[in-house]
Amino acid sequence: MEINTRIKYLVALLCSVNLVQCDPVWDNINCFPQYPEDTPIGEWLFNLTATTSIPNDNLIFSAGNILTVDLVNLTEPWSSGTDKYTVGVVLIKELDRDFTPNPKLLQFDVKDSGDTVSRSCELIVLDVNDNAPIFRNLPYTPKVPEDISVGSVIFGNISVYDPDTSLGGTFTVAMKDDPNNAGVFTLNWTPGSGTASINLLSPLDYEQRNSFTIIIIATDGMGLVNTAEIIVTVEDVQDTPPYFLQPVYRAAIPEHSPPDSSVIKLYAEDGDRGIPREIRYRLVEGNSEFFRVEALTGMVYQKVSLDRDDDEMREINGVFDLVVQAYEVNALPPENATTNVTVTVTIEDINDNAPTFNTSTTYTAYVREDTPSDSLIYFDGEGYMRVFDLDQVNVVLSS
Ligand SMILES: *[C@@H]1O[C@H](CO)[C@@H](O)[C@H](O)[C@H]1NC(C)=O
Ligand SMILES: *[C@@H]1O[C@H](CO)[C@@H](O)[C@H](O)[C@H]1NC(C)=O
Ligand SMILES: *[C@@H]1O[C@H](CO)[C@@H](O)[C@H](O)[C@H]1NC(C)=O
Ligand SMILES: *[C@@H]1O[C@H](CO)[C@@H](O)[C@H](O)[C@H]1NC(C)=O
Ligand SMILES: *[C@@H]1O[C@H](CO)[C@@H](O)[C@H](O)[C@H]1NC(C)=O
Ligand SMILES: CC(=O)N[C@H]1CO[C@H](CO)[C@@H](O)[C@@H]1O
Ligand SMILES: [Ca+2]
Ligand SMILES: [Ca+2]
Ligand SMILES: [Ca+2]
Repeated sequence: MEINTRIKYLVALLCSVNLVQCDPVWDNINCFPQYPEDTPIGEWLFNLTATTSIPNDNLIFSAGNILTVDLVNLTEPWSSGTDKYTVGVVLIKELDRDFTPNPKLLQFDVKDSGDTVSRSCELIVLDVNDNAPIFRNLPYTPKVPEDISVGSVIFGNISVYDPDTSLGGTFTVAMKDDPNNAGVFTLNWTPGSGTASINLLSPLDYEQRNSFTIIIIATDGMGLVNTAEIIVTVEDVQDTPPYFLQPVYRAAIPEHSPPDSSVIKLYAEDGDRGIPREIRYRLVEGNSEFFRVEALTGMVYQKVSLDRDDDEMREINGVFDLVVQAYEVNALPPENATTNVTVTVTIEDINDNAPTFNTSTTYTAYVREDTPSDSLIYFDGEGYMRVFDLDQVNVVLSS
């Protein structure tokens, strides 16, 4: 065995039983390097030197904690004096001051045949204005009832900050001019404050417009800009009654149609288009003995069979005026939203009665044989033949 190697093993043996002090020793230099956030990857940050107490021994350098492994790489060590070695520390990741703890507590280990000895360095990261102002609480998607009063805060959750220092950490907040939103909103921001709100300047109307996009601009003291969108959804408020598709409904049904014949179907919709309510129908005026309305469907039915030729019907010319109401389901008190519509139903005559002569007996007339042609002939009794027809269609006589 070579003499140097023998000495080395002897010392190592004595070290292992603690007979001599033989740990490696770091050069006791201050280690507080300062680098800005934009230091390029690959930058050689600093050198560390250690000396082994075991003659001719090798030194092995390594990163001593996860943060150090993450941030830097160590070069191959090189000899820089008797039993003295130096290692370079090289940056392998972008430095950040704004979102992670600073300074960075780096730790390094050095080991020889004896023990491992650690030392630390505080890497101080200097700020660069590398962030535009940042919006918090995103996304900004307020939902606003259309009847909210002018002047109200419609969104108060805008929060802005800038993690940089000094001028780069200050900012202003403004609302982008938008002709589409002219005069509708205003931004409420106090300089120096990290919060802002949007107030309403003029009334909203869901039927007219149900969505607005507002652009908010934040600019830091060194000119970095960020924007955020506020998407305002206008919500429908139940403020419009139902409407019928037709202003009036007319229907005709032949007389003697069987009971429960359908007459006409009505249709109404909620005037509030956002969350339209279901519609029900009911008969509120007109003859409910003869007609009914199906609540769910709006179908008008005739309840009984009708005779166009009876006295009551002749009196009204076979025409019924009904009023049907459409009303919203779950309409809130105090008043239900309702709409009325007039439904005119005509009972159509059909020719279902034979004409009758106004006598049960035969007509008798006496005619002289010299009566000239085209003379009137008078019957016995009243003299005329009377004919009756219950139907509303004209009677045609023929001989
Ligand atoms: C590290 O040491 C080498 C060799 O002595 C030298 O060239 C270099 O400048 C040193 N680097 C730093 C950052 O001190
Ligand atoms: C770190 O250094 C070692 C050798 O010194 C090299 O092989 C490796 O690629 C380096 N890693 C990075 C991320 O630069
Ligand atoms: C404001 O933002 C916070 C955080 O995102 C959220 O929990 C809260 O619901 C928001 N409030 C409104 C009114 O949007
Ligand atoms: C209002 O609507 C409710 C639910 O549809 C209904 O039960 C009630 O009868 C309605 N009231 C009036 C006065 O129309
Ligand atoms: C509908 O008709 C009913 C019965 O005549 C009446 O009480 C109600 O006020 C009317 N509703 C509307 C909206 O005209
Ligand atoms: C059977 C019948 O209806 N007879 C009538 C015919 O018309 C005369 C005059 O209008 C009546 O007096 C009869 O009763
Ligand atoms: Ca920064
Ligand atoms: Ca900034
Ligand atoms: Ca008839």
